[in-house]
Amino acid sequence: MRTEQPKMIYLKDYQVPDYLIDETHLTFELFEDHSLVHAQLVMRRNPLCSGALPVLQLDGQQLELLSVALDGQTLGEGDYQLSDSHLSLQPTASSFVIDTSVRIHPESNTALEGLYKSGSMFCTQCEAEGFRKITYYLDRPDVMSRFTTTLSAEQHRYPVLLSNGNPIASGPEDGGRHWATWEDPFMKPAYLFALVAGDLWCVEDSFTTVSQREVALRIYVEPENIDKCQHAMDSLKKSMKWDEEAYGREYDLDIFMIVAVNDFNMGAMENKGLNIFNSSAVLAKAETATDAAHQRVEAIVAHEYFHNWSGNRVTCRDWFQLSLKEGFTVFRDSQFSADMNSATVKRIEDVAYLRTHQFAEDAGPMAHSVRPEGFIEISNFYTLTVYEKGAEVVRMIQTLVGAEGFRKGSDLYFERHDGQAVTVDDFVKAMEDANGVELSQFKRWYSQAGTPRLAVSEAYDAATRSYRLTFRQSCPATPGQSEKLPFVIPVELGLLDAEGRALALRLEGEAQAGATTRVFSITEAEQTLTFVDLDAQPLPSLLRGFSAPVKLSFPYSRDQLMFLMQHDSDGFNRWEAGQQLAVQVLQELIGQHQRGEALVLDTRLVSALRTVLENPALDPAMVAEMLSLPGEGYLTEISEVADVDAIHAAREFARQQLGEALHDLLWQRYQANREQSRSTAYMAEATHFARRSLQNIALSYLMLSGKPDVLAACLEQFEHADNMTERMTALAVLVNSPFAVEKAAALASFAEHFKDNPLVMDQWFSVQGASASHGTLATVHALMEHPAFTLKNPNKVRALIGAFAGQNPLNFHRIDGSGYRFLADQVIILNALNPQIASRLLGSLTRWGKYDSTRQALMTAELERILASGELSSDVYEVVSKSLA
Ligand code: B3K
Ligand code: ZN
Repeated sequence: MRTEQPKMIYLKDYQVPDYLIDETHLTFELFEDHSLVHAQLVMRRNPLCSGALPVLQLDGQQLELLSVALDGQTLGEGDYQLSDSHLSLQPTASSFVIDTSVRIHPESNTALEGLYKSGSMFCTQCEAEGFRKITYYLDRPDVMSRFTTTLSAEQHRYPVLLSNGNPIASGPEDGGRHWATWEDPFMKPAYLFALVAGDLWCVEDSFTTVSQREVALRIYVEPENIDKCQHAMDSLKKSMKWDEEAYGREYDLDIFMIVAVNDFNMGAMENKGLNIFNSSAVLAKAETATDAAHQRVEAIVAHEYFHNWSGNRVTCRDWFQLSLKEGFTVFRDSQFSADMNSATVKRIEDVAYLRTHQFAEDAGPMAHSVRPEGFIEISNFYTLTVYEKGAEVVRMIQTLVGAEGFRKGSDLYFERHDGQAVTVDDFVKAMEDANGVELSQFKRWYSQAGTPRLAVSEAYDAATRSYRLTFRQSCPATPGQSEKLPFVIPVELGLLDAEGRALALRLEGEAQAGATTRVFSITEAEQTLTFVDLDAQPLPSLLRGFSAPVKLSFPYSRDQLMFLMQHDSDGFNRWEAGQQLAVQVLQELIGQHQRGEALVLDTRLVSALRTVLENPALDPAMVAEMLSLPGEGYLTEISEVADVDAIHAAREFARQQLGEALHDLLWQRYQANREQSRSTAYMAEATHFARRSLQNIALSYLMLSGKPDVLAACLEQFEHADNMTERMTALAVLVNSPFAVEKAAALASFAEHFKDNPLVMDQWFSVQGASASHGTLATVHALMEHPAFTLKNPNKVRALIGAFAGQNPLNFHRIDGSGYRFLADQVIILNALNPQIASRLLGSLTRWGKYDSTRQALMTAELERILASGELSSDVYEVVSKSLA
């Protein structure tokens, strides 16, 4: 908890460290009621600094100092200063050795930062500033050191003792204990430190690198999970190979380990050679994990592995540069997933996620640039903006310099900065130098927050056979940034003729026509492109592949959108045309609902989706994506004032009508695909994912009809599916159906069957927390008393409370304010237990600006109540105070 007024920390105040730590020798003695940490730091004055030796300020929090020595001399109390956050002392020579011993309490650490216990095992999470809760240190990423770590623990309880690097020695100790020493040959900042002690089993494999080095691969899990590691292991080997081929990056240690833990604040952590993962991001097998979970495991394993170069070998100078490693690594993992599965489907999923969630963040009170300028609590800046928008920014660089140029740039970046802690500017500079381009205006993407709008208008001139597209960009004000300068917006576009053929693109003044799809840079507030040689007015396909993270508007008619859905050569834009059509139709329904009129669906949406369903040549995954209407979250994001009830009613009405009108086609597709699922063994592979995604969306539409044969099919799938994807879909569809008896029976039998599997129970909590049924809040309250639920486990909190607050707009935003009150109550409790999780949950309350005045008042009152509730963590304080500002 905070004891002083929380302070803003600013990028502009960055200074190089006064001292460096060449070697770090750590010894951990792990016990049940406390642990001891002995640290020996071999230090010297930073050669970049001059003048008198300043006081050395080591970071440290919640540490009980037992002893401190300088160059072997134990210091007395008068020789150093101790505060809540620092140990300070005056060095007398430019090179020296500090020895400290501290006592800490991992056994009661519920914040899950620093050293803590997850179940019966010890583990760590140090990024961003958790190492200071382990020992006194210069806990900042630009201080890199060579680590040696010795762990000692009771042999019986903790047979496995792990840390970063290579194991170099181990042995027994008195009192039934044993020890092991690990040495990491690579310099690293403290945030990449890790240790694990536990009773773990491991799955082992190996990988031969491109230069023929053998790397041992191990995934450590609790014994009952040993049968759920194969998918993660396969994903790891694919990632290692892919990074060699796509980026020329080879792994550098002799061993790579992943450890799965149940209590973890986020997905996973890229500690050098010893990744620690939330078990939800490692464990997957057909019977217990959905297709989405399998894909998430593959993506996170890849992401953490890729960090070995983009993050570890080349790390961040300071935490303002977080997107340097996160944006780049998300970009890398999305390229990997695109290569392993369907590239278009991956792009659609990423864009839908970005537009629903990151755009909302960028329009809210916590909006910040990809490289933030200031923060109170860095943990609050592991955001969609830093990760997802950061990845889009890297993607735009690739679009601008081309795939080959991008590879030259990344090669130069890794070569130039290997072993260094650098900045976003260094990354961009490498891209510039490798390609002989200039990206200074482009860099506004790193410094200006907010989602740019790009309004496009057209004009065709038959006399000159020319067609003009005029682009106007603007960006809304965000907290602390009222004026924005124009961005560089790469717009990939094509033009279609009346038959849907792609036209060769020739700009006025160009000697000859170029390709049929081209990238143009929009750099001015207003800019016009004039295309020539056009016999008739073409139809533009704009922002192909979502070439920039902007809100594009163009006055398409519904008929034009239907035309693009069928004829656009860009798969992403075919989907996008369908989404825009659906948005127009849904917005019309929302208006009808608000005016109290009868709802009437524009049948063009039905015809458009019928055409999609009737086309056997389309990839079933694309059919499924096109059948998915824009979510309530996205419809909220694009509303001026979001009317949750109208949005829900309109969308459900449209789904109902579509389900009815397309019943026969959906039923055919459903039955054929279910039959294939029954007769083929489950595979976690793209064509299987595709088939099941179509089967499952078909089922969800069909169930809206309430027909007995559909219910029977749903129950058959629920009971007999051999995999969690089909079973879970059937359960979710039942939970949201009016069949109360079947729903209750399914929930009960599911819980009985899976009660010993916490990750499956998370899905069971989640499907109930997200249910749009009336009375969900009461159910959520009741589920919090369920034996499988605990507020101490982040996965449980996310599954139940997070699903309710984040995926259930209808119930969370109930006009009586009960949803808001409930969330605030949980935040207040969690603030004391786990500030990071408390602060994350708050997200839904911070978006109050989107709603009507009654809801705004209710939401802000809850924020005020949290603010007044007592001693707040810096995490919660920052989000609440900025939301109310
Ligand atoms: N780098 C970690 C995130 C750490 C979050 C600390 N609050 C996971 C990742 O992005 O790979
Ligand atoms: Zn990451």
